[in-house]
Amino acid sequence: MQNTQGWTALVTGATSGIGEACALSLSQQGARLILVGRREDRLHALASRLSTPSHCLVLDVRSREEVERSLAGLPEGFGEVDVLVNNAGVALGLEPAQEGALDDWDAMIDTNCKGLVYVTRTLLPGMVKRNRGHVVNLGSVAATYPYPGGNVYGATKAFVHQFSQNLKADLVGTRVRVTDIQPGMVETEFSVVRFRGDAQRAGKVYEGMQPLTPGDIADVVTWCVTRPAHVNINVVEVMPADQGFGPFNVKRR
Ligand code: NDP
Ligand code: 8X3
Repeated sequence: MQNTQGWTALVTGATSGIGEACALSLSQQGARLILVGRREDRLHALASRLSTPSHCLVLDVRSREEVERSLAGLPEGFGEVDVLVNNAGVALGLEPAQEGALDDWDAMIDTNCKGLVYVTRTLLPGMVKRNRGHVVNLGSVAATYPYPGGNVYGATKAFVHQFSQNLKADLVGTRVRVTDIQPGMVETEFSVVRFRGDAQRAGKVYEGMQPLTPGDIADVVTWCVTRPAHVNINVVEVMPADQGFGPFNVKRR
């Protein structure tokens, strides 16, 4: 097991759910944190709960210009990122594709795919130069298993998976590692965001079953990054015991 004492970790989407839990867990392991998200008050509230130094970065990962500028200007002591947790992501809507809103599709592609790529591309040269680093991408079971209304969200997570695998291909021979974490149902603000603030509808998603907690996923992320330096965990798929796979859906006439 590696000790993360003195490491710098950057977590996107640290204002809620899985990202917040990852920041807390990595801080407990001794890492300094760069906390990224759009809601500044939440970033500062989280920073005050960490046991290690942190830097709050109010940033919309969809803006390439903002990403490049703010990551180029990290303060003293935070400039060399050892662990990047690309967690910021959204699902918007659950309509069938023929009724989906293109604005929602744009937002999912811009955040889940393009935002993740911008942050990765900006930080990767430093990791390669230092021959040390770990990119942890938050994918999803939706990358592999389609479900009605998952359309573009699932496709963005398939992108995350394939990008992770291809990053790994490019980084062979360096000590920069890449992991794709693919959770199933985790109770966070994910469904509230998906259903545009309809908390009642969001609550129904997890009704009568025990979902994963953000802490369950943070445990997995922390386990992956603390493996010995020669060990790369490529993909981790993790579901609640109460979630499973559907049968093929056959329409008979
Ligand atoms: P939450 O909605 O609780 O958290 C999403 C986070 O992403 C927030 O911190 C939000 O911060 C941030 N975010 C969204 N858009 C942007 C943006 N443009 N720029 C910067 N930050 C942004 O959801 P989860 O914690 O559940 O989701 C985290 C990741 O895990 C996502 O990638 C999601 O797809 C994935 N996932 C979630 C599952 C689940 O069941 N919950 C299952 C599988 C994967 P802010 O709004 O402050 O910017
Ligand atoms: C989130 C998991 O199954 O709600 O990525 O799409 S699911």
